Amino acid sequence: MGRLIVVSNRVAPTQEGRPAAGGLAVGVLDALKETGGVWFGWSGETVAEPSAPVIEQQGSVTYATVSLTRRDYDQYYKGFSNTTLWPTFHYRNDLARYERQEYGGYLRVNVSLARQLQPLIEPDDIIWVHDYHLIPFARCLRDLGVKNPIGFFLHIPLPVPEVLRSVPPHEELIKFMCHYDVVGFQTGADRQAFLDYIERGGHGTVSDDGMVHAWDRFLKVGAYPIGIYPDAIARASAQFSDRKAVRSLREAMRGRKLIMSVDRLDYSKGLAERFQAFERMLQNGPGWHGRVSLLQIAPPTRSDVQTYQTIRRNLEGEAGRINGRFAQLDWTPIQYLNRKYERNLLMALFREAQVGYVAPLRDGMNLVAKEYVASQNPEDPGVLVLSQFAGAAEQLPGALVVNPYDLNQTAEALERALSMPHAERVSRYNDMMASLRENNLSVWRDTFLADLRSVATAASVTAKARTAAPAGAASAPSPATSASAPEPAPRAARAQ
Ligand code: ADQ
Repeated sequence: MGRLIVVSNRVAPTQEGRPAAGGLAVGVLDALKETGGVWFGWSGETVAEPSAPVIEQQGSVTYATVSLTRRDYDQYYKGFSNTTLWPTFHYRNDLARYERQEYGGYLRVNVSLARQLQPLIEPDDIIWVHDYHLIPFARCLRDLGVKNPIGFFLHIPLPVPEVLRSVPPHEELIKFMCHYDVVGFQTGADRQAFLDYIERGGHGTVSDDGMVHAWDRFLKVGAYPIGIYPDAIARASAQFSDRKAVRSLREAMRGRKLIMSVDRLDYSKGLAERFQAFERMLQNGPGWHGRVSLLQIAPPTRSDVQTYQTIRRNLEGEAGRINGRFAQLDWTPIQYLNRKYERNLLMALFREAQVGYVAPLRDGMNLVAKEYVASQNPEDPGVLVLSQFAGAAEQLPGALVVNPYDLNQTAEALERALSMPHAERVSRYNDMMASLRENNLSVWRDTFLADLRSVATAASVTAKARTAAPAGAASAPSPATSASAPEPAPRAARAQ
C-alpha cells in the first residue's frame, strides 16, 4: 500500500510531533502515522519571495510546508476563500464579496501548490485534499499528469444550488470537484446539494450506488461525518478536572448553574443570537436571576478581515448590554472570554457545565458539540442544546435541537436543559455517546480512504480494459485548460 498524502490549506503547527489543535489535525496526523506519509500545505507564513517547500521528517510523517506571498494571501486566502466562499457556503451571501482578481489568485495559488507538491508524489501514493481553499487542486494535479487517486473532503456546508449560484464561477467550481475520484461531505444534506446541482442543472447523472457521471468524469460522492475520539476526551476531561483553572471556575460558580459555549469568533456561529436567547430566558424567568451564568469562550480568528472586527465589537456590545440589564453585585450573567485554551483543559471546563450551548446559524459539523458530550461525567452528565443547522444535529439524537433564529424556543430549551431530571440526562448522554463511538474519527477517515482506494482500483481496471480495447473505443476525460498555462484565468468570470 502506498503512502497517504494529505493536502490542507494549513499544516497544523506541531509540538514534539503532536498537533496543537482539534479534530482535523488529530485525525490527519493519526492517519499519516499509521500509513506513513506526507502532510503538505501552507506554513502560515507570508514572505516576499516564494521558495521551495520546507521538508521536515518526524517519525513516519513528512511535513512539507510552503509560504505564501502577501498577494497570494490577500487574493487566495483572505479574498476568494474567506470573503467569497466561506460566507456563501454558510448561507451568508449577504456578507460575500466577489472580485475576479481574487478568484484569479485562488486559481494561481492552487496551480502553484500543485506544482510544488508534484515532485513529492510517488506512483502508489493516494492523495486526500481538504476543504474549500483547494477545490481546484485535483484538476491542477491532473494537468501536471498526476494519475494517483485523489479525494476531497469539504469540512464546511455546501449550500443548495440557488445559493451556490451567487458565486459567479459556481459551475467551474463544481466542475473542478468532479476531477476528484471521491468527494466527501459532512452530511447527507450537503451531499444532496451537490447531487441537485449536477442533476437539476443537467450537468450529469447519479447512479443508485452514489456514483456521479458529469463532464466526462466518474466520481463517488458520499457523506462522511467527521467524528472525535470520545473515550480519549472523556479520560482527558476527568484527568484535568483538578486543574487550578477548573477549580477556580467551580469556586466562582458557588453552586450556580453554568451554560457553556466555545466557538471561533465567526458570524456563522450565531453568537449574538445566542446571547439574545439567553437574555430572553432571563427576561421570561426571573427565578433564574443569580442562579445561572453563560460562559462564552470565543478566540478571535482572521482578525484582519473587516467583518470579524465588526462581529467582535457587536458581541462585546451585546454582552455589556445584557450584563448591564440583569447583573447584580455578586452575579454577572454573561462571561465572555476572548482567548484560546489548552485542549484538555477546555474538555475539563466542559465537564463543569450543566448545559453545552452550541447554536451556530450554519456549521459543517461542529466538533464542540461532540466534545461537550464526550467530556461529561457519565454519572451526572450535562445536557446539549444544539442548533438544527449544525451538521452534528444529524448525529446527536439526545440533544435538545433548536432553531437558533427562534429566541423563545431556544430560551425554553435552555430552561428545559437546566431543569432536566437526572434519569433523562443519563439516557440522552448514553444515546449520544453510543453514536459518537460508532462514528468516531477513525471511522470517518477509514471509510473515506477505503472508498477512495476502491474507486481508484475500479478506475484503473477500467483504464486497463480501455487500453486493451481498440483505439477510439473509449474516450478519456479531456481537461479544458492546458497544463502549460501558468495561471488558468477564471473562465466563468471572463465569460460575463
Ligand atoms: P471550525 O469552524 O473551526 O471547523 P469546530 O468543528 O467547532 O469548528 O472545531 C473547532 C475546534 O477548535 C474544536 O476542536 C474546539 O475544541 C477548538 N476550539 C474552539 N475554541 C477554542 C478555544 N477557545 N480554545 C481552544 N480550542 C478551541 C471546520 C468546520 C466545522 C467542522 C470542522 C471539522 O467549520 O463545521 O466541524 O471543520 O471538520
